[in-house]
Amino acid sequence: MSESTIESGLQEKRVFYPSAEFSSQAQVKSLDEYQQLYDRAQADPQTFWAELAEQELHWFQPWHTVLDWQPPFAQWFVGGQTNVSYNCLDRHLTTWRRNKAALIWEGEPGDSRTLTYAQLHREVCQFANALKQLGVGKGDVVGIYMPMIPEAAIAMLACARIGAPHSVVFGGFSAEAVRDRLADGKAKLVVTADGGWRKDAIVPLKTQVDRAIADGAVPTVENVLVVRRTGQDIDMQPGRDHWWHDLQPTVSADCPAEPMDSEDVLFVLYTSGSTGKPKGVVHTTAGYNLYAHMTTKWIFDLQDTDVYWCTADVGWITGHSYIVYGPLSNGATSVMYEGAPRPSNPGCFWDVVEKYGVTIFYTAPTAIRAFIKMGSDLPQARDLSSLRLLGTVGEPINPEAWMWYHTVIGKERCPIVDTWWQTETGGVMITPLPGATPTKPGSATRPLPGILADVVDLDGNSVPDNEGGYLVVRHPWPGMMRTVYGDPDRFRRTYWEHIPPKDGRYLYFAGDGARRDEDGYFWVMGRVDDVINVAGHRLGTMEIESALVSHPAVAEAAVVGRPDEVKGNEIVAFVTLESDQEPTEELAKALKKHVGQEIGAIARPGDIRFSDALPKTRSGKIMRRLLRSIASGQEVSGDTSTLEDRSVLDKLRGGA
Ligand code: 7RM
Repeated sequence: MSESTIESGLQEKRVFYPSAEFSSQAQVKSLDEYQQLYDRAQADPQTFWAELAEQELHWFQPWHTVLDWQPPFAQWFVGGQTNVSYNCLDRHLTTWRRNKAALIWEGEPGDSRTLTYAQLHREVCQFANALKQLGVGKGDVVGIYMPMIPEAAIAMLACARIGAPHSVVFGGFSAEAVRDRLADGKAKLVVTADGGWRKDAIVPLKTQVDRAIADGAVPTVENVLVVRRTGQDIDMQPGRDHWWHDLQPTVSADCPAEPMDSEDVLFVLYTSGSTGKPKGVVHTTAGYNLYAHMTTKWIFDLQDTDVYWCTADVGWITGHSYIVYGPLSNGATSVMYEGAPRPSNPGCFWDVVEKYGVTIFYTAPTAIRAFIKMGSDLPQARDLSSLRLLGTVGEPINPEAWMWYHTVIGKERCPIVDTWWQTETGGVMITPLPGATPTKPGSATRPLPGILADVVDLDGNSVPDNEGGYLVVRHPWPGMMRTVYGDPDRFRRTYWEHIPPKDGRYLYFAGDGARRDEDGYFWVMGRVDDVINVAGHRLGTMEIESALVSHPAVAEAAVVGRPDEVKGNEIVAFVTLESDQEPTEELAKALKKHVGQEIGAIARPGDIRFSDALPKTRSGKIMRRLLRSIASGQEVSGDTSTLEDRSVLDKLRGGA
């Protein structure tokens, strides 16, 4: 890669070009080629996507309408029938890929397993038959609460095969969070494991499921299918709970993929918003499949010999689209890792790269910043020469972290793709194409072909270059979410009416602030709503506040983010106590623990600040802006005239 400087008037002026060697073999070989694709897609999006759908997916039946757009509700490839599990497995079996590694699994502690496409297909068929035997049919929602083991992907693909929408719940969420999600989705069956490894400890997943569904809390759940992973003793309720290893030998490995309508639900995945409980983001079959497939192919520039590794958990959208569906639909080899960097094994990521000769590596900026802290000798002591392409996702990457990634991991040789997207978008929206797009550290660069991204004001008008605004998308795309599960009104309000529609023109509102520079490059600034991004995980302030208030000692709580060097943001909770309570260290500890139990460890506040009162407007709204300044130790600036009781501010500052 060569480095040069352009005059941009911005702080970040460095530009990095893909090497001629990389570009010459890439899927998209130049900026010109990207621009042609982009222009073609913009001129006629329907023909653009229809051609790709025909070339890249298998169809049981062709569609009659490419896009039916009744804003804000979209239907893609209407009338067509396909199956995501077929596209990810069966169609590779008649090619040389039959015996290619589909999944390479590296487990903790030291276990490993490789499944070829033929082997994965067989297990998915068996799992699908087991689900059927337990009464799961087309349209029944299946909860999946699993560690990072092959059976998590197998369960997802088995659901897709028989048309049962899955609802994966991240294995780090608590029993309470599992209960809410299973209840909202009306899950009929839950797939889980006896336990899972998380940073040297066993997480008792099955026990959490027992707690989540105890006392008829989720009356729709009829059966629990349990995979043995850690081997510890667990309770098995006769009639309800079933071991996968007991069922597997009894079921047939023959299970044809069910032809699914393009718009049948593939999965529901819960994500945090600014208000209320997490929303069930709904993705459907054909559009999602095509979008995950195309974006994986373009962005990761997949070649037959690649060993591709995305370090996310399958409990997040990144795991859905870029560990399971995107890579497998393309017939790639996808690495799945159960572990996580931790003090007892800080070099584990680099060991995995070396062991399997990983060529494409996709991780989060928070991980990169943690590695910087651990020192460069760890990666330098491993052979990372197999790497040819690096990616980041989940949060903005600061230029320093980008440069470290580029030099220490990529040895100044590997392009970096900084991919901006969301649970709602199904796949990546704004990103460099590694063989085509010059990169600038900290910018996700340009939108993919077919994605009409813009930066606008609250009236929906584009703002001038280099001015801040709201990130929006102006045209539907195949991977877009279709609705909020069970709440189409919330879908409309949250994403399409924040910027009021005008003359039938609807804009998708992403909830992020951004700026576009004079080269058309996007710089995503972060959330503009009450969502806090902690270590690449998305958390709603409301959820954490509700968890705090559910503790008997707490009267009121307000939660804000404070910039953190490694995690991007850290949660600071301002808490007022019931009158009979004393603000002590122990209570602060107990409250952090309580949030961990209510939601999961990722939501634990880093800091609890007790206060007699919270700053409120005269209409009773908590002034989070002020709390944010106080939390980060900044001067409180801007207008405080609406503050009801000004002495509250001084007390908060004094007490902090
Ligand atoms: C994939 C994922 C979505 C939110 C999104 C942003 C932030 C994600 C980037 C980013 C800057 C990026 N889904 N975000 N990627 N910000 N640059 N490359 O993370 O639904 O969990 O979160 O994450 O704020 O709105 S998510």
